[in-house]
Amino acid sequence: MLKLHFAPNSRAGRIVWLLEELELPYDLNRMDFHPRDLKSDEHRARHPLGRVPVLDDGDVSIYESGAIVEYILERHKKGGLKPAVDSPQFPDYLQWFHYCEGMVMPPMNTIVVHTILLPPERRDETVLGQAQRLLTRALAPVDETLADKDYLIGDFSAADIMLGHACFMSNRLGCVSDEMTHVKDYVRRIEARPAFQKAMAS
Ligand SMILES: N[C@@H](CCC(=O)N[C@@H](CS)C(=O)NCC(=O)O)C(=O)O
Repeated sequence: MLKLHFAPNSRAGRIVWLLEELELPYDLNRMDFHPRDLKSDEHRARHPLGRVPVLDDGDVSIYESGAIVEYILERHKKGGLKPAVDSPQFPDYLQWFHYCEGMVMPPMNTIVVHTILLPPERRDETVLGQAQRLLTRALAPVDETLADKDYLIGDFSAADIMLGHACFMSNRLGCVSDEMTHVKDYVRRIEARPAFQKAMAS
């Protein structure tokens, strides 16, 4: 049985969402999003930086949300959520899948650090403003591509599990402006998916 090491309101939600979309059985090790749990010796033995998600599958233990998504699709998928390599959608699928951690999450991390994680006296308005502008710029092409489709490559795919989740988080942080109507609609479509709702309630 797959075992997911998880904390609420984190990227680990992506993996629960994927598992729910694929209707795969799994065990959840639900930790608090707190150093007491994440930086414990027990969790650092799974992830050297004490982060989530981490997936165990028998003898296999793997971290990095994108790698975990690919691992599950390759070893456990029950069909779908990824176009065939020779499909015209495949390059876009790869691009948006990796755009998430490559372009959207770095400024979002900075925003979370300077609005939530650091004590108020250590927060830096200049760094925060810069990250907010960067995130807005990074979301602009996502808004553009969603102008004529419901999901990033048309059909719902694992690229939406990655980047859709990042759009949902950005929106929740108040970082998606009202002008980005396509991203706003996209987030609403994602929020309406039963598997997503189940994952967010985990
Ligand atoms: N690139 C990694 C990022 C993992 C990561 O930073 N996870 C956050 C939760 S969203 C975490 O565990 N943070 C705890 C900490 O930094 O102490 C991935 O996609 O899995």
